[in-house]
Amino acid sequence: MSLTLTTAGESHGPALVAILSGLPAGLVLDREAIDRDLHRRQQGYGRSPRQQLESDVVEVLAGLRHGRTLGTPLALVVRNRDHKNWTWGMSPWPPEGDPEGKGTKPVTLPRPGHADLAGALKYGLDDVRDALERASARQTAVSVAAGAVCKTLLREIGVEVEGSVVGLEELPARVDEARQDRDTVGGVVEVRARGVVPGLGSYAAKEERLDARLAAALMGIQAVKGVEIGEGFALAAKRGSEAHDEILPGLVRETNRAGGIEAGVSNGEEIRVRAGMKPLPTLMRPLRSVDLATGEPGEALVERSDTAAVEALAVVAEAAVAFELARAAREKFGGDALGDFVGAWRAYVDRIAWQTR
Ligand code: EPS
Repeated sequence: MSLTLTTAGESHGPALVAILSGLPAGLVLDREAIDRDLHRRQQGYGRSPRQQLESDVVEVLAGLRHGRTLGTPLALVVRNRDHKNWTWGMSPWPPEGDPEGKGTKPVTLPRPGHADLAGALKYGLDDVRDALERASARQTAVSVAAGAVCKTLLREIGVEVEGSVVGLEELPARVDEARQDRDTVGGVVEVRARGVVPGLGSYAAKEERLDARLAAALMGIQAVKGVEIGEGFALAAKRGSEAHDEILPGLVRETNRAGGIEAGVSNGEEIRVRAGMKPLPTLMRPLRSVDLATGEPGEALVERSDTAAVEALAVVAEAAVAFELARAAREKFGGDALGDFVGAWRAYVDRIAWQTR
């Protein structure tokens, strides 16, 4: 039994969609809890005016009846309210009538750091918009909705996942300075998961390692350039005697430098992962670029953007970690009905005599 997540959607298209398959039947979902996470993702210091246009809420099209999962694919939709300003420019079918609204003129000045240039070359595009619309971090809204569902499943087996910004006080000051300078900033977020049993993931194959899967999940989020598990890079400078977490009677640890994962397997300690986000590539004082239509030097595209989206990343990273942990738990405990899944977890916890903490 595996959990899969497929998403689609452009930033200014009609909607973002996700299909989450492999959930057990009988899981009670809370619409408000999903919308709360969508709202959390939209908050934070340094977001663009776009967030005042959007007020994200989830719609469920399939896989749910009277608030309970059916064990069939769960189809989620988050609409782009801004699409009403782009109906001609982002029309899925050839638009009728005269061009009007936004997105009617081709974009040919790629932004360094965005998908613009690589996307235009790779897909043979004359209008960079065809690349940037999907590459946009707007897509993360529907991933957060799916992550909220995964958190609900994880709660059934005693797991809580929470993301936060590392150094939040310092971040607003950097945002203020950057905004004045018409620049952007990045930052670091941390996700912690409590209550994860030992034994999720496996050292049997590299693609089964939980650390590899979490790293890929975090690196798969827009603008993330670095991932750390536990003390990560700092461990490289330590001696073994200072780097490992000694095992004490009751199989407990006094330290958690490994971030709750040893040899690609959860060890029962809190899972701790960090992701580093680069500054966003849309600058109000643009960087140098080249016009793809003429080959002439120019300045990169300037369009409404965030100064920072680090607080949003904390919520998005939380959702990504929740999905990966839920996926690993579905593989280990299986079950078509929620009770089968929870029962298998309980039997395992009894076998290893694991004390939830
Ligand atoms: C984004 C650019 C901005 C952000 C967007 C991500 O969009 P726009 O060009 O419409 O102002 O606001 O993020 C969101 C819309 C969101 O909901 O997170 C980009 O280029 O990645």
